[in-house]
Amino acid sequence: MLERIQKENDIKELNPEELGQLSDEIRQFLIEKISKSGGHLASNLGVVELTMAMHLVFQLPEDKIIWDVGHQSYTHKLLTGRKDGFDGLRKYGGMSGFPKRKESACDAFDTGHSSTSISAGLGYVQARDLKGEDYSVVSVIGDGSMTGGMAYEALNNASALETNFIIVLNDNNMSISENVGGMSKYLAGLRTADIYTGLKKGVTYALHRVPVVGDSLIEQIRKTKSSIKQLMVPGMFFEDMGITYFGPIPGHNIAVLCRALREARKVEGPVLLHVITEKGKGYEPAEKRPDKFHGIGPFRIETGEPETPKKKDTYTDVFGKVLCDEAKKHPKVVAITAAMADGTGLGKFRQLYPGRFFDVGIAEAHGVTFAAGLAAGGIRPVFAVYSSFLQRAYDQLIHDVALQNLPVVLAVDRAGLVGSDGETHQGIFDLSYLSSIPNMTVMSPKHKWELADMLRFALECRGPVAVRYPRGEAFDRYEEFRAPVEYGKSEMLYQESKIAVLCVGHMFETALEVRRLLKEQGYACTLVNARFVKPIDEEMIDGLCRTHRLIATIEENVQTGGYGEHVMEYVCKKRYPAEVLPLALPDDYVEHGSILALRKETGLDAASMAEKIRGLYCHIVSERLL
Ligand SMILES: Cc1ncc(C[n+]2csc(CCOP(=O)(O)OP(=O)(O)O)c2C)c(N)n1
Repeated sequence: MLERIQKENDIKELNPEELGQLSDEIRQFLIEKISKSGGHLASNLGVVELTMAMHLVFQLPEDKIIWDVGHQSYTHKLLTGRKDGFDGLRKYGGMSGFPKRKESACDAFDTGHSSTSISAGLGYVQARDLKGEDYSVVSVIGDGSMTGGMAYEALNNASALETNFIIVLNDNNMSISENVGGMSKYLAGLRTADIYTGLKKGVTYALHRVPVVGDSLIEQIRKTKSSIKQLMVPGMFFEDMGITYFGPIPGHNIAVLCRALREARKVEGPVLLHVITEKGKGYEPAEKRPDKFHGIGPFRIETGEPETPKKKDTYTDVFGKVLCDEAKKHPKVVAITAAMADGTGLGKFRQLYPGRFFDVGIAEAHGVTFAAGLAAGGIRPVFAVYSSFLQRAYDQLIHDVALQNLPVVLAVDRAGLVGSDGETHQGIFDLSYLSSIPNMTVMSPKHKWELADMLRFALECRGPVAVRYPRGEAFDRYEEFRAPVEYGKSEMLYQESKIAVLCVGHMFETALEVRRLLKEQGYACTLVNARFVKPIDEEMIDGLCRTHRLIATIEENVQTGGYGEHVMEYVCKKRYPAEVLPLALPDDYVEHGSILALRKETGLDAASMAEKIRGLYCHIVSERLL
């Protein structure tokens, strides 16, 4: 069946009886491919029928489907002629794991971060209406993504709309882990069997804005709506906001889904379809542990176990362990996550200190201000958050935390290149956006022991501190380099002359290699671990500028506003004759691929950097000889 789907809308050529086989084939295909490439399995298995139904009802690319987060768009990619792309899924130069407008005309909007789809959809709707065009806009948002504030801002804004806008709420009762909060409880209430079976027969949907109504029961509800609706009609939260609610709708029944979507298309105004799906459906290990199969590396299909079991601790593991130790000693230490408890290494903390653990939902902005409130109230909050998601909370960092100099610790995970998730997830801006905030201290550890030392140090600080560390295995060599952490001080590792390399955090490993290559070619090379990106160690730079002609900085962050530029500015301000060579990422977005491939592409691999340093140094020396 899958072979018959060569491009968008081909699915419409299949008979209704063939659709069941197609959904089976799609699931089989996804399990096989993702078991090899890794990717987002459970979320994709959950939306196979929903995606098929949307492709049966709507005409692509004219109609617009906007996937929230976009991690669940694999079936959509399959149904729009991208089957072969799965061989290169998330690989360098291959197909993205998220919707990309440049990849297909059927991808209406690029996503990766959560809770944006209703805003983007509403924008499309207004654009359509302004231009007098006629197409459908469907935003598909998960119940986890409905914990993000932007979704409510958009619903609030959409409520006055008088033209059609379809929001599909894909409710699988899960975020990455179990979903949290009041909306989650509310949706759980709507899912209850009573409402479901009782209303499915007669009033399957609340149809008060559907123009053609033939059912007398619906008519009656319409007439006496205000008095009985609270009892009878589910979805009143949405209805009261002016958004027509249809549901709950069984999300694995293609015929029912198609009918609901067709009805929704008739509504003149915003309409929300509450679709109930099962995360991981059709693959037992993923049904049992949807959290584990949310995003997964290559695994064995028979067992669901990873192809290459993890051998070493990651930075995330180290962070989680040290925080538990510190929490034991300091009862005021609490941990906050924005729906990423396991991803940020807080699983154990949650178990040991449930009363001091806060999952705020996918709500980074709220998480930061919540931390500020905790800190103002005398608690020591640690917000563990991925670098790219913390971008969400920029004003909160300034307005609520730093302006009041509140002691909030930001454990900034997945900093630097993250690899296969691509440009929406690369943590390559945090050094710039954090170090430009007054009162903020920004640190980065070179190995696992330093992460532990920095975290302890951060918990003693009186203002906001960010400790940024990358995804993946923690570097566990060179334990001998473990001078005590001192505020604003960098660490001299190898002191020589002429060329100095200053590295930030995990780039230490690469910097060692850069130095080795330079020395192999006969160049003396000092190596310094920056430790602090804000404040920079001016005293160290003063000293280096006396004995070195070239200072190269290495960081896995964009150059603009990063460590290298801070060093360069200082050297310039002091009018030192030394040259500064900032080695960092370009002013650009970095696509998906292995970290090694991406470093090579961006010139942050050891060989390219050593060559650049050598070239510039030779140039400086020859100029001076002239
Ligand atoms: C701003 C932001 N924070 C965190 C994430 C990480 N994340 C990706 S998917 C996801 C859970 C989404 O849950 P839901 O919307 O219910 O989709 P499901 O995977 O259950 O289908 C999270 C927290 C993100 N993509 N964006």
